[in-house]
Amino acid sequence: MDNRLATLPDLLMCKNGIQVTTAADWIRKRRPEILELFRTHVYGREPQPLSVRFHVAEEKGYMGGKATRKKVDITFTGPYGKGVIPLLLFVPNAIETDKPAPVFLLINNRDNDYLDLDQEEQDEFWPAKAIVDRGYAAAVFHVKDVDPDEHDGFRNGVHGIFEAPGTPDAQRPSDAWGTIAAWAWGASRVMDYLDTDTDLDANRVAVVGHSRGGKTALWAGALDERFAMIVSNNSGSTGAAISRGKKGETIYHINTRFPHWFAENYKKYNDRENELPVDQHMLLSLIAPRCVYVSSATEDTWADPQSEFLSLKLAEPAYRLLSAPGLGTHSFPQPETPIHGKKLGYHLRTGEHDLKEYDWHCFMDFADKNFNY
Ligand code: GTR
Repeated sequence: MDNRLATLPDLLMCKNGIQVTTAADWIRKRRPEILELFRTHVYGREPQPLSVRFHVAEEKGYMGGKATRKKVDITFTGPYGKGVIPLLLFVPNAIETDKPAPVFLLINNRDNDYLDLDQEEQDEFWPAKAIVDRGYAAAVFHVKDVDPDEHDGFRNGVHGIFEAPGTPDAQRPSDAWGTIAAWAWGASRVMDYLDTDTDLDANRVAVVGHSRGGKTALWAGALDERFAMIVSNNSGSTGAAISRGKKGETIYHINTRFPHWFAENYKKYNDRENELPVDQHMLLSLIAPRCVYVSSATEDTWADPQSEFLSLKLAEPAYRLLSAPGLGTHSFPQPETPIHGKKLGYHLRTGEHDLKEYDWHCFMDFADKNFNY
């Protein structure tokens, strides 16, 4: 396939040199090892919240009666204070059936925070009406409400709620969580709420992220097995794309431009991809046998579509161990030709780095097929 494959860590080989050949050994031995490697070397270690509470601040009819708009405040506490994540939800009013709705949750990293979106507004990045029309609840929270996207020495946002005030940057453990891990933690707090809402089917929640949000969605899905489907759009470096031999953004680039996103340990791998004990296909494999969808855009060479696709292919052995066949094709597809396999899906869209309504329809086509297990 690719000559960089020779330098990849072996997905199925345990630290003690034994090859995993059964689902039970994958679940008990190899999967926890890989998760721990990502915590230590890439994203950092997340804390447990001390408490999480929900307040439904609004519930009213929208979209000509097709949906109920809910605004929920999710309040969490840590040793040094509390934080609030506002969540917006449009839940389809299933007239003909009382079945709870499956959910698409967007981790929003755009300027528009959508929290006052009403039925008139439509936006390709979060096409709430199109999502509701297809029978899914549309949910969104903004990353800034968990942790602002800036390097402030880990004082603002959720870091300041869990780490002693005044801790100098240099005294933080080298595997302390970065901002991507903080956002993923926020997605789990939202999942805490979704789990309690009887209008929703908590067993069919897809978490979607674009770019830095796509990196976040994958890490959230690896940590939190309540997410049934993970969608990573144009996530590139330290998202879906294999780091070894990657074109465009490298580990050095990402750590230099966004020094707050990952654990301090990750900086050791600047220009030393081959020394990393993991690569990103191993992140995808942590989600097995749940659904993973990766999408790329033809002009998004900084993210490197080929490397994003390669990760999915290389995660397949873990899926096979857990009785899910995966993509079922080996070649990189043409644009606008989605591959919707069992549990693994991919498409390449013509155009630039962005999240468009076309992408959403592909995600929902894949969910229509894969949520019916
Ligand atoms: C890019 C960055 C990527 C990606 C993206 C985004 O400039 O290099 O890693 O996260 O921004 O979030 O839009």
